Amino acid sequence: MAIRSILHYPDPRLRRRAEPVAAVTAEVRRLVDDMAETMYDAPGVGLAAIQISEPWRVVVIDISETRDRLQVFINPGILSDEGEQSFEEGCLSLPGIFEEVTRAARIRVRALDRDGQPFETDAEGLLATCLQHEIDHLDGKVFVDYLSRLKQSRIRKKIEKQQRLVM
Ligand code: GNR
Ligand code: NI
Repeated sequence: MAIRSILHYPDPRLRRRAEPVAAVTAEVRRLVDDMAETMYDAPGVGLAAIQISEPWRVVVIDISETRDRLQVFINPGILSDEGEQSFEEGCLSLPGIFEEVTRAARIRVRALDRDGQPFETDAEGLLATCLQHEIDHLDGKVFVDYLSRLKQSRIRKKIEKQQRLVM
């Protein structure tokens, strides 16, 4: 297992559309394990493979307080959604940026697990928001895309300023 480096917005590699995994091989399981280690180290509640420069449709999530309930979603798809909820979101690819985003309150998701077995699950609350946030990453989307253009330009300026400080 290895901790991998996380791409930062506005890296154009975060805009790629990730490819479906054809078969859950040992290589895919190794990617899942690296993603889990990277997410726990960050720390974050979720991570999409594209954030570590691997353009495959693979997501890991752990919303537990105890950080011992890893959930793996390979080729996830939303079957249905219901209602609306707002959460203050953050993203490991946009450190220090937190903004309210409105998404579906309840979703039904289909995916493959770490063993390649298909499963379906209902998600609500933080898990529902987090899954939608991660599935967006797989389609090259980040949460700031939902904000006004004014807010987006303020965020870009803040990030440029942070980057000048670390250079
Ligand atoms: O760690 C994360 N926290 C978070 C909080 C609210 C809504 C979504 C998230 S996901 C984020 C980790 C991340 O960037 N995943 O892509
Ligand atoms: Ni994110």
